[in-house]
Amino acid sequence: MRIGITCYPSHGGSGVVATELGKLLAERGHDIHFITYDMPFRLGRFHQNIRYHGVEAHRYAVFKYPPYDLSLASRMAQVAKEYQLDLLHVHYAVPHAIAAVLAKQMVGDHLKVVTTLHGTDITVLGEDPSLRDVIRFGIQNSDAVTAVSDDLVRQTEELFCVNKEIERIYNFVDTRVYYPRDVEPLRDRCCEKTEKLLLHISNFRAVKRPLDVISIFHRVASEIPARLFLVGEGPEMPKVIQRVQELGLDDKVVFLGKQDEVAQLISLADLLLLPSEKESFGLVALEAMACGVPTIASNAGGIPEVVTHGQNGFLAPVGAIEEMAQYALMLLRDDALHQNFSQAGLDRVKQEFCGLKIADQYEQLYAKVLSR
Ligand code: GMT
Repeated sequence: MRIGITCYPSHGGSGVVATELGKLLAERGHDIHFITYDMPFRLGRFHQNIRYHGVEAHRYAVFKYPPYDLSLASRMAQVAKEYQLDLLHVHYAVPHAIAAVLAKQMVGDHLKVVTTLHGTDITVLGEDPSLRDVIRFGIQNSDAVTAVSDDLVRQTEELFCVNKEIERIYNFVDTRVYYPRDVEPLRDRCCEKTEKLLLHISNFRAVKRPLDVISIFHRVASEIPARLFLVGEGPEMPKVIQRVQELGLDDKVVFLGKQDEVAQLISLADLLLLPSEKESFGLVALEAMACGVPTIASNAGGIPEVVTHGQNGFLAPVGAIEEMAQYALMLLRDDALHQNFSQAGLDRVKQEFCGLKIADQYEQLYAKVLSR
């Protein structure tokens, strides 16, 4: 098949999933065309069967806002015509689904549109009255719509009451990249032998509750020797830095900023913390699981579909800092329990979230849409 993929190319789960899916589909012989404003960061080097088409928004003086959405639709239509694309698979509803529907109108009905909803495009932007109707339009006019968890399917149906089947297709992880690595020598350089290493990776937006991460870590570090690695950047970072200083944790918390390659870093850790307020899936918990690292998370959104409480991680209500800290201590103090959780996570990744299974599901969906 000839498939156009549009996603946010920057760091973020939806772009990661879109790029990794494109790479898997290209390995299977499909022609993949990324149509994005920048090279997706996970694409990197040359890949057979993958091309990249940049999108430029015109910055004419008359425009207060460059009309990126129109430039995107126009570029999608150009690429679809030039390379005879069968379908556009867009990740994240705004503005990608709407731009794809417009491109389809420009090219013809034979060009199909598959939209994958990732989370905040529904749970945050879908609540915004200035966007709600246009998101509904994008969903309604896509030839197929998927969402990354059952919870997101439910929330989309509740919020939009759309007369459209939304298929759940879980995110996946490439186990050739995410696997338990031997990191002993590197770990010795990062922390003391006696210290446990906790990790949080996010875009440091309020919805990720990064201050809870610091509070949980504070409780853990007051009981056992521990260190916290923070990966990512975002608007809550100044508050996080302030809280770390107030609690006197400066020498125990390491700020690593944005990182392109996180598999090695995750493997270094004993635990991942993900106390989010909203999380349609929690890709980082899956990546941690694939590296043999259990997660302590909130039970928000789709997280319970990824992390099974008491088997490969622990879940607690949003904001239950004390409970999460106690779960963290339980796992960090008991090597046998930690090992069981780690193995249970690896098994679950193989059964439920392996790339081959998920790529099959997308291929079947594409075939269904094209046969209509
Ligand atoms: O808000 C974010 O976390 C970024 C966002 C994105 O577009 O990358 O993440 C969403 O999509 C990811 C991939 O499907 C999911 O793993 C995240 O759970 C989801 N984030 C939220 O729902 C908050």
